[in-house]
Amino acid sequence: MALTNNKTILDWVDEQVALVKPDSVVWIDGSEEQLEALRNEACATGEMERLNEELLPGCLLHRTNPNDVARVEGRTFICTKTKEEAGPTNNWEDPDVMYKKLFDIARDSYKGRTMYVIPYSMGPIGSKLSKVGIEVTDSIYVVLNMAIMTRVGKAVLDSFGDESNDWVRGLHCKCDIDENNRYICHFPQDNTIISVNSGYGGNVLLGKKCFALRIASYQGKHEGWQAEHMLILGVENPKGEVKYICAAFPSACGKTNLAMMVPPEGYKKAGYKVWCVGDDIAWIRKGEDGRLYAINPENGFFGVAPGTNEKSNPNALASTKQGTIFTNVAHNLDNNTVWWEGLDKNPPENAVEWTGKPWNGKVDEIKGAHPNSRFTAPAKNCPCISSEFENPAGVPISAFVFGGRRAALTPLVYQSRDWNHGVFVGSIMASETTAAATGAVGVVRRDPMAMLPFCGYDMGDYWQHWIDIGETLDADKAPKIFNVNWFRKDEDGNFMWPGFGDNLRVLEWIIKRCENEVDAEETAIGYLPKAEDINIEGLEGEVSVDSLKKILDVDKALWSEEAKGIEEFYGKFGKTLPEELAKELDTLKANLA
Ligand code: GTP
Ligand code: SPV
Ligand code: MN
Repeated sequence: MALTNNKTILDWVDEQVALVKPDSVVWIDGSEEQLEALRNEACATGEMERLNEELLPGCLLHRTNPNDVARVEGRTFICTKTKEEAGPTNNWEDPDVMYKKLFDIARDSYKGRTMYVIPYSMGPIGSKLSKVGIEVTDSIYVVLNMAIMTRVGKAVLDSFGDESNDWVRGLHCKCDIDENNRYICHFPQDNTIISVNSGYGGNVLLGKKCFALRIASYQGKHEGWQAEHMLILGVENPKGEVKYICAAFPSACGKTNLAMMVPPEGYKKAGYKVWCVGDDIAWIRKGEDGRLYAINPENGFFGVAPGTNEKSNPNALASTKQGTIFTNVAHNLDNNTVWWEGLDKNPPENAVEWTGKPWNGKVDEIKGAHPNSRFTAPAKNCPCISSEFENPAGVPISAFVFGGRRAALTPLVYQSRDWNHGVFVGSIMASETTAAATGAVGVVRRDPMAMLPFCGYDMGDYWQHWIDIGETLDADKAPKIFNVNWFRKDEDGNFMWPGFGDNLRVLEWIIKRCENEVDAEETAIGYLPKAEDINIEGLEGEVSVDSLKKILDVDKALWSEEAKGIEEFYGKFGKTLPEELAKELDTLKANLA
C-alpha cells in the first residue's frame, strides 16, 4: 500500500510501474518486521547468506556478479540540456536521447519481479539541511543496504508531507547485469537518476554518490550550499573543546580511516578523543552565526574492507560486528564468518573466495576478498560516533583538508595562504587511482576536491561556487584550508609516514594553525610546519626530525613540472575556469621561478 498522498510521488511511481511492469509493488515502511522478512527472502533465494548469529548477529554476506564490483566512471553520465553545463570532465548525453535509451533498456525489466519503493531521507528526518529521495528497485540487496545507509520508511514520508515536489527520483533496474548496457545517469535538471544493469554499491545505492554528491552538488550550486566528498570528524582536546574538520580524499584514500581514528597512546592519556560525524559525504551550509556547518547525509558506512583490522581501524571493525552487510569478501566456512586481506594473518583454509569459488587461504595465489570489497555498517554501531551525529543543525567547521595518494611531490601537510588559494589547492589535487572504480590502479590523475567522478556540473563552475561561498564568509569565520599526503614513499617504496592514528599529530598542527597557536614557514606552495612543530613523541624509531624534514620538503623542480600539468588541466575548462584560480597558478609559477 502506498505510504503517502503526495501526488507528485504517486504519479511518478505509477509511471515507473507502467514502464518496468513489476508483478507486485511493495513500499518500504522501515519496520524491522518488513526488513527481517526481506532478509529471509534474500537468504531463501541465495541472494544473500546469513553469517554466524553469535559472532556476527544480523550480518549478511552478498556477492555481486564478478563483472560488477566497482563504480563505472566510463558509463556514468550527466545529462544536462547542453554539453557545456556538464563540463569537460563529465560524460554527457542529451537528456532526450538518454531517456529513450534507458527506457528501452528498463522497459518490462521487472516482469516476474517485485518493485520495492524506498522513501529515504539524506540527513536527519525533517532537518532543514536534509533532502528526500524515492528509489524504486528490483533488488532486495539494495533495499537492505539503503535501510542501513539512509533513513528509510514511513517516517520520511510523514515528515515530507503531501505538497512538496522537492524530492529526487531514482529508478534502479538490475536487468541482466549486462556490463555492455550498464548506465548510471543523472538528470540534475529533473532531479532524476536512472541506473541499469548493475547491482553494486555506488552504482545502485542511489542516495549515495548519485544523489548526495552528483545531484546535490548541482542543487547546492543553485541553492547556495555545498555537497562534498568529505569525511567530518571532531577532535576533542583535554579541556573538552571539540573542533570539527572536513576532509576530502579520493575514493579508497583514507576517509573512513581518518574519520574513526584512534589517537596515539600519548594523546589518549592526555585526554584527546576523536569523534566521527561522517566518513564519506558532507553537506555544508552557512549558519546564522556566519560560520559553515556540516551534516553527514548518510546513516551508515559503506567502507572498504581490505586493510581494515584491529590495529588500522578498530572502530570500523567494531561497527561491522552486527547488522552489517558484507559484499565480495571471503567466506570462512569453518565458523561462518568473513575474512579479507589485511584482517589478520590467518586466512581461512576452508573458505569461499569473493567470486563464489572454493578457496584454500593461499593469498599469494589468489585473493580471498575483492580489493574493493565493502561492509555496509550502521553508523550507530561505531564506538566513536559523535554526539552531534543526529544534530539537525550540523557541526561548525574549523578547517577543510584536501589530500590524495601521492608517492612523491606533495608534502605531509601544508596550509593555503587564504580562501582562494585554498580553493586552488583543492583544484590541483591529484591522486593515484584505486580499486574503488574500474580501470587501471595506481595511475596519477587530477581529482579536484576528490570530486572528479562526483561533480554534477561543470567543474569550472563548481570552483567558482567555492570562490563565491568564500566571498560570503568573514575572514575570521571562514574555515582554514589545508592539504595532506599520508602516502609519500621513500626510495625503497616504503611509506614515510606511519599514518592512521598518528595522523592526529598532523591534525593537531592544523588545529593550532586555526587557533593561531603556532607559526609556519612560508614556501612557494603555501605555509609548511617547522619540523619541530609536528609532535613525534612516541614515534621514536619510525620518524625523526630529519625524516620529517624529508616528508615536508618542497622540491621546486618537481613542482615546476606539476605546474605544467595543472596548466594543461586548467586549459580544458576555457571560460569557466575562474580568473581567481588562473591568478593563483601564475603566483605558484612566479614563486617557483
Ligand atoms: P571510499 O569509501 O572509497 O570513499 O574510501 P575512503 O577514502 O574512506 O578510504 P579508506 O579509509 O577505506 O582507506 C582505503 C585504504 O587506504 C585502506 O586500504 C587503508 O588501509 C589505506 N589507508 C587509510 N589511511 C591510511 C594512512 O594514513 N596511511 C596509509 N599508508 N594508508 C592508509
Ligand atoms: C567511493 O568510491 O568513493 C565510495 C564507494 O565511497 S561507492 O559507494 O561505490 O561510490
Ligand atoms: Mn567515497
